[in-house]
Amino acid sequence: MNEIRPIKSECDTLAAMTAIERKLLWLSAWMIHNANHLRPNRDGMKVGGHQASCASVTSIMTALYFDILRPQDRVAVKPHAGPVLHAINYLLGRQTVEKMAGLRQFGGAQAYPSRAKDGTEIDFSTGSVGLGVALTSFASMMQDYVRAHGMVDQASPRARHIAIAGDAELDEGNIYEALLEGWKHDVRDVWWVVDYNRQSLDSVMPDRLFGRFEGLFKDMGWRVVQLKYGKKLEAAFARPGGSSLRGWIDECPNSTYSALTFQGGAAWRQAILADMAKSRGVRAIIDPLSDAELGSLMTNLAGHDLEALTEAFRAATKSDQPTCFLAYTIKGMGLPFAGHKDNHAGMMTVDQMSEFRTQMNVRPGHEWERWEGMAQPQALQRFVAGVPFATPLTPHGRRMDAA
Ligand SMILES: Cc1ncc(C[n+]2csc(CCOP(=O)(O)OP(=O)(O)O)c2C)c(N)n1
Ligand SMILES: [Mg+2]
Repeated sequence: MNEIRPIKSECDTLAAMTAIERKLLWLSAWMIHNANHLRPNRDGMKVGGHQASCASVTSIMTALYFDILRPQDRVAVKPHAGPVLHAINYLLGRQTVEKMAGLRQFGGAQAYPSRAKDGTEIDFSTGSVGLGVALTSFASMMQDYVRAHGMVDQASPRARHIAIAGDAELDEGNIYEALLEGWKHDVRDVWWVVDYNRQSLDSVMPDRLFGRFEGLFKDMGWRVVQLKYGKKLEAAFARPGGSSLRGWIDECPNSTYSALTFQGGAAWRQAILADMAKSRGVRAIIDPLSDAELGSLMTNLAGHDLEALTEAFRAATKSDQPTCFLAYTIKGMGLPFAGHKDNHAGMMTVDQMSEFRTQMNVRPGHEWERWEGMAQPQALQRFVAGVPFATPLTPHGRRMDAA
């Protein structure tokens, strides 16, 4: 996770986003915890929810919603990140505590974002993996159609259609149909941001597969932006011996990377030294670091690095070419089961949650409060009110009625 530091000025976007990222991680985990462990459960039915899937994509969603998105943009959020989206809408004043406390309950916030049930603040319903992703491409083609046929006010701004996708969504066939169809119609202004945690529902994704995606997208006229390493790792790679460290991580199989992430700094050190104990450059990089610092360095992937993410997204706004971002992430980042192979439906225990609450500076009984535990609540409120996406799309919110 990004390190919290004071917000020094109104323009200190990164510091504000870092605080928001933590709040979203907290609220999404709490929403699921509340539904499973605290709320009365009369029929004993399993409630569920996916804390690890939420944690995986929190930084990406922070960067998009609090820096990049404009009111007219339309977003399909991967199904299991529903709680993060509810928490974002809550910070924007578009979601209530009652609904979030009723997650997965009749009348409560939906587990998977649902335009029919959650309301029109949700742009696309996404329960079936792959569908929301493909929809963004078709929606963009539809935008071209209605503009070409004079069916909308030409002065209204064009929307960008963005899918925040789980990597296993790329297993779905309709994605490829959408790619072909988009190519036929020269689709523009679509982004697919893949939360590339290399973990699916019940497995670590094979390394071989992802090499294929870049070529596939490029053949269909897309740009592919690899967001692999964060700023701290890039700085380490630039030092003497850094290229060996980069080569080592590049070669590290997905399953080993995930397992070491779960085991933490001491395991990372042991694994690196087993291969590179004689490299003076590598030793100079890792020896001065504590286990915690080493763990944090080795997990500094670009998909969790707000600076790397915002830089790449801002650069991409300069073109309308469809773009796929492969953002390397860790499933469960910032939570005790980060990287664990069985973490998909894993949930923090009551004790782990209590420790997490202390870390987040949240007082018992104040868990739902928007700015609880934040060092500079007023600066944050001003920041959130001022982000472009906070402006309602229409006087009715994000609902768009036919004229
Ligand atoms: C069409 C369809 N098939 C299967 C599922 C069951 N399912 C739920 S999540 C998931 C995969 C999740 O992996 P990923 O997309 O990588 O998301 P992550 O949780 O890792 O972020 C699957 C197959 C589904 N929701 N929809
Ligand atoms: Mg995944």
